[in-house]
Amino acid sequence: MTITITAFERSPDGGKGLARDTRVRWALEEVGQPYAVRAVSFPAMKQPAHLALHPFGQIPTFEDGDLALFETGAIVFHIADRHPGLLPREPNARARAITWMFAALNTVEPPILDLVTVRIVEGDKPWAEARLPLVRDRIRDRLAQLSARLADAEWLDGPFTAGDLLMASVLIRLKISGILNEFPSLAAYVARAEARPAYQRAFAAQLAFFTANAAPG
Ligand code: GTB
Repeated sequence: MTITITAFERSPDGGKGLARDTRVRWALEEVGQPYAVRAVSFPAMKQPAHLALHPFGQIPTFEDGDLALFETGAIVFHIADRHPGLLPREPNARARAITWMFAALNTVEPPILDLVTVRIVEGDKPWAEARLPLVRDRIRDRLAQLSARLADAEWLDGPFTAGDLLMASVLIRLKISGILNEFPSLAAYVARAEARPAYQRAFAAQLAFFTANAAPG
C-alpha cells in the first residue's frame, strides 16, 4: 500500500518549500518511506471529497490503506512512531523528543504565524505597521529562549529527532524576515537541518511537483 499525501496544486510560495507538505515529505524521507502526492486545488480543498479527509479543508493529508490523517504534527508523529529514525527508543528520550514536537508547534510557531498574518493577511489594515514591531519582538523573545536552550548543541536533545524536524520547519519560515539571522546559533541549526539529505530530497520533490504543476498547458 502506497502512502499518499496531498499538496497544493500550485503552492503560493512558488516552490520554496514553505507549505506544510514539505514537513511530511521530509519525515517520510528521513525514515525511507516512499509516497505518492495528490495535487489539490484551492476550490477542491473545500469540496466534500477533501473535507472528508481534512475537516478544515487544508493540506497536507496522509493516507495509508484505511488510515487517513490530517494535521502535520499528528502525521509526523505517526510516521516517527511507526518507523525507526525519528524518535529514540528509550522511553524518556522519546517523551522529550515528542515534547519538542509540541514546543515547535504550540510555543514557537504561533508568534511566527502572527508575523505572516500581520504582513500578508492584515497588511492593508491601518494598524498593521504599528503591530509589526510587537509581533517581531514576541518572536525574538521565543528565539532567545530557544537559542539559550540549544546553546552549542547540534540538535535539541541528543540525536536528530522529529522534534528537530518540526522545530527547523517552523524556523525556516522566518528566514526571509531577517530575524533568524539575529540568532546565529539558530540560523546554523536551521542550516544543519536543511543540509540533511532527507530534507534536500523533500525540498527537491516539492519543487519538482510545483514546477510540473506550474508548467503551461
Ligand atoms: N495545523 C495545520 C497543519 O499543521 O497541518 C495547518 C495546515 C495549513 O495551514 N495548511 C495550509 C492550507 O491548506 C497550507 S500550509 N491553507 C489553505 C487554506 O487554509 O485554505 C500553510 C502555508 C501556505 C502557504 C505558504 N506559502 O505560500 O508560503 C506557506 C505555508
